Amino acid sequence: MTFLAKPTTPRRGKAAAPAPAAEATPLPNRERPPEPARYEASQEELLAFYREMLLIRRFEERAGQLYGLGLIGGFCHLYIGQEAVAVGLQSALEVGKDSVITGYRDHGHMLAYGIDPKVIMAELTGREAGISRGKGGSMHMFSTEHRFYGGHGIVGAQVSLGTGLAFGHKYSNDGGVAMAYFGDGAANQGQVYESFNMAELWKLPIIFVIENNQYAMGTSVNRSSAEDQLYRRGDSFRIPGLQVDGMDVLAVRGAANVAVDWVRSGKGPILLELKTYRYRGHSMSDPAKYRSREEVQAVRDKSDPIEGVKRELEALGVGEDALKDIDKEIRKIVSDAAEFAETSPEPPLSDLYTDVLVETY
Ligand SMILES: Cc1ncc(C[n+]2csc(CCOP(=O)(O)OP(=O)(O)O)c2C)c(N)n1
Ligand SMILES: [Mg+2]
Repeated sequence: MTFLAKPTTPRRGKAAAPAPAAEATPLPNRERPPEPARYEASQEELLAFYREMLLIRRFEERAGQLYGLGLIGGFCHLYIGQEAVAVGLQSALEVGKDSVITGYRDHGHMLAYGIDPKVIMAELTGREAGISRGKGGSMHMFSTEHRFYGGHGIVGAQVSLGTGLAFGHKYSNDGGVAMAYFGDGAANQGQVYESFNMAELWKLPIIFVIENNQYAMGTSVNRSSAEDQLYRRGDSFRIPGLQVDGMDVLAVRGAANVAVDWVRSGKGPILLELKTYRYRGHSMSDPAKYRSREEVQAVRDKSDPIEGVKRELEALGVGEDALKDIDKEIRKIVSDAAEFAETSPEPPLSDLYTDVLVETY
């Protein structure tokens, strides 16, 4: 028994309607963005990408240590392995003009948007000097000044909020675009598709970014997704999608340029699927039994984003000493941030009563 009538079944006595010729009516709004090329970075730009990715890597390693020491409480999701995504994409945005929003794995996106590592680390350790005054922690950090809008713990929620941010850009005609990041797991949430529909219908300036790191907690993407080519997820809404090597910062930046041009010129949303990988567990409390050590090691060996850029820099003639100096400089920034976070005061007890919503709606 079937419960869905086949739409093409002819009624008795009537001839079946001829099948429409595939090329007869080109769908409106179906212009394709150009195929992105790998970005041709100057040596200076490549060094900046290297520095930023290394900052995220070392920052996250230190956050992991502070967590182990009990200095960071609650949830903590590290971005190690995915650095090329935030760095490559956000290098094509304008801080303070374009909005960025993401989920709970958010430290790297903040660092890539130029937010001070000290106030991020202080937030992780719950200090008053933290970017959310110590009340948000790892998953809830914001900087409206930079137009970084969090930091969200509800899987997929940031996609709807990001669509609202894009609506804001369009409504106020400020020339900005919104970038909304979400994971392969979040890509199966219903509100994502309500957002896609509205975004395309209203031609909102938004770049939807699926960070496909292959796992949603312990579930691999092919175990949970009927369509695991996630860049196609916008098809039903006429949103064009591109699949990008998220372990190659220059490929990411090349795709970012195409996406930014597309949305800034009023063509509506675009979807990017970044194929990437997280090296650590889902959060600090994940023993990662759903994959083998060899699997992780193989990705690290073959496609580590930082090692990749390091090799390109060496090929350009940047010497070992120069790279070591950068490493030292980054280690110092991270140590200073950790020192700041460990030594600055916790919020006073009276802060328990501030920032609390008391009105009724
Ligand atoms: C609505 C909702 N459902 C479930 C959860 C629990 N949860 C937290 S993270 C996560 C996995 C999401 O995976 P993915 O979107 O791939 O992002 P990643 O962690 O890989 O960055 C789940 C199911 C949640 N926070 N919110
Ligand atoms: Mg994932």
